[in-house]
Amino acid sequence: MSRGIEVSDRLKSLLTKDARVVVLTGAGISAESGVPTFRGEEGLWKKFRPEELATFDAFMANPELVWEWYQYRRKIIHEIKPNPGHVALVDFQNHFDEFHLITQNVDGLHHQAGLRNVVELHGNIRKNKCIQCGKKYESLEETIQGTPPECRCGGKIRPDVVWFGEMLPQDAIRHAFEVSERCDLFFSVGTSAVVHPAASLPLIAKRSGAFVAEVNLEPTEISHVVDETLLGKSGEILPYLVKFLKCAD
Ligand code: BV8
Ligand code: ZN
Repeated sequence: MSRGIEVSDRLKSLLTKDARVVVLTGAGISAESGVPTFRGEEGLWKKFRPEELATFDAFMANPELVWEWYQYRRKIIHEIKPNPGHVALVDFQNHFDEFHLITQNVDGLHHQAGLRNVVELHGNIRKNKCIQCGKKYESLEETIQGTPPECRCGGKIRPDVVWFGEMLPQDAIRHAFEVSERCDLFFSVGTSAVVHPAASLPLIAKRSGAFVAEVNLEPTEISHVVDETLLGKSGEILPYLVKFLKCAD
């Protein structure tokens, strides 16, 4: 249903094959797959703000609670699949000669939709690591059962995601800054643009002369800066934009 989606002629004219395109996604693109967003009213685990649970201190103070929160989220993610918004971005990737997908999401749905070279700024909730020796665990089979499980070295196992107050993977954030600085067209999709340093990427693109378009259910922290805001569901707007990719060749 594409009733009421207004796309400017300017944006349509930029969707040519030779455009250098960056897409930054947040929790909103996975909402239609059934993944609760962070700051919406149905936000994750109502009692706590993500900033109170997704931190190393919270994990060390209450490892069972934080571990259970991730297990609850993993269960949701295990049962869901990519939605038309994720699939439309595969068409984007196949259309543009240069395309970079940078995500804040940890749900792995872009990869599942078939996107290549996904840059996960905040890690991946399906992966775990030991807080003591850093050993990475793709599955929990080899760990010592518990809540949270333990590593053979005796260290607690934690989700391999970036918590608040933690550094992002240096190669991922450096790559994200580089491509945002030299792109022609930047899409910010399904993010409230409050979490840094990810939220600075659209601002860097704008400052470097790119056309910045936002696809979001509601206005955000960057709506006053971007060139165009397309208000609505990414699962409807992104497939609608695919139609213009074809004829822009
Ligand atoms: C760091 C992994 C430094 C874990 C996450 C004050 C000012 C500026 C910055 C800070 C500050 N105080 C503290 C900071 C730094 C802090 C930060 O930015 N805090 C914020 C809250 C102010 N950042 C950090 O701590 C980062 N690290 O800065 O390190 C440092 C330097 C040196 C040495 C050491 C350290 C680390 C940040 C990473 C945190 N980890 N996730 C986990 O997931 O459990 S962040 C978490 O929030 C998720 O990754 C999520 O993606 C991300 C951002 O949220 P959104 O994706 O935007 O989701 P949200 O719900 O907010 O919005 C969804 C939007 O979608 C809504 O607008 C909604 O309307 C829309 N929507 C809904 N449905 C749809 C839709 N849109 C379209 N279609 C739909 N269907
Ligand atoms: Zn260990």
